[in-house]
Amino acid sequence: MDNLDMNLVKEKIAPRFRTEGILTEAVPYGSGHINDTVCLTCDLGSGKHRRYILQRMNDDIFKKPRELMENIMNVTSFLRNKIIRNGGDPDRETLNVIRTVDGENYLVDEDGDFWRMYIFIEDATSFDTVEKPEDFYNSALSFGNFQKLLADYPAATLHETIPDFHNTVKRFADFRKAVEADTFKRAAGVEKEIRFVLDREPDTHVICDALAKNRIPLRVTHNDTKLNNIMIDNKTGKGLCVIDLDTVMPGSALYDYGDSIRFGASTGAEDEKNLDLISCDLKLFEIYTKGYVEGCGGSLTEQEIRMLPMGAKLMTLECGMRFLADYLQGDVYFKIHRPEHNLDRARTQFKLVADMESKWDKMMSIAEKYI
Ligand code: ADP
Ligand code: GN1
Ligand code: MG
Repeated sequence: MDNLDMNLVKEKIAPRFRTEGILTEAVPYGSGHINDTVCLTCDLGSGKHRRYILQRMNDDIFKKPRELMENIMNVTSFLRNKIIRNGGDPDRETLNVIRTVDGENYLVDEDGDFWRMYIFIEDATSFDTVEKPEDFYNSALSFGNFQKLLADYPAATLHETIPDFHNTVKRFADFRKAVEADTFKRAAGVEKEIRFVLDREPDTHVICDALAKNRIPLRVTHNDTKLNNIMIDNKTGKGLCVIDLDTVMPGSALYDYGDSIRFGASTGAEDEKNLDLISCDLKLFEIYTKGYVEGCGGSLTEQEIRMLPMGAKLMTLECGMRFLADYLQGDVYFKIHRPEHNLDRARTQFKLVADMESKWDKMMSIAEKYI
């Protein structure tokens, strides 16, 4: 996808949504790797403003925007009803879609690009790193609670927006294909990293097998639970709203838990170049484990809790494989901001996996404390 033109956004796209006030500003926003996100500010007069999040959905990744938006409309209205019943504020505790002037929940522009808009959640922050352990704990409570809220969601009505999203066996096969094709002749420079993945092929089956044999349940999960996909309330410090609902699909609680650990329990950024700064912080690991188990409100089975460390390791390995495969394929999936950005990201993930392996017994004993 080409870069976003803010003039196009202001003149041609934003006016086609049911916003209030007069649009004064449109600025690129956030650090997501997938969609193009813009923050719009509208002047309501008397010194008041209203902000919106406008997104150009990534149409290389999401091929069926109607189905994607149907999921989001259904999931957010389901959550909205529960939030109201629990006495919460549905305008801040879940995403709210702003319709187009034609009453649609997304817009297709003249170039065939897909756009959608949300109410901007004010007085809340999405963090790219754990600044305070309490924030991480609170995010765990919220992601756990999100899982609990969706426990009785009719899973069969959900479209699978990205099939086999966390199927690590399939991800491994895709990785191997990317290595074999080596379209950009980059494999020779990353033999060590490729070997790291290939050596761990047996691991990639563990969660898939447990699901297939019904040793752990299939649930409705978020599937992309990194810390910047949750808004933390600036006043209370509590997790306020789980965002980025593009990948809500049937999955395993181990995916949600594991992806959060991968991102938040790391001592460095996902794209840190200095690997000496990357390790899995066991204090953060424990804080998140405690919060997630509590947030799920007793719904996790013993076997799931026992497998939490495996969730952390496999989500990290999977993400590393995906970054490295994307590097080998010429950086077509994740947005990059420098050459070798995906390679740097892959390396942090592998460093984390190796570190988790060296701390495995400790991770297992921490998880077992919460059974
Ligand atoms: P991506 O799929 O590219 O990660 P996200 O939906 O996560 O896109 O949005 C990117 C960023 O935009 C988020 O990390 C968050 O900072 C911000 N954001 C998204 N939705 C909202 C919202 N409704 N209110 C405030 N900020 C938001
Ligand atoms: C993407 O959309 P975003 O930036 O929150 C990706 C996740 C990866 C993550 C790695 C739909 O998440 O699966 O774990 O990057 N989302 C999609 O940072 O592929
Ligand atoms: Mg995101």
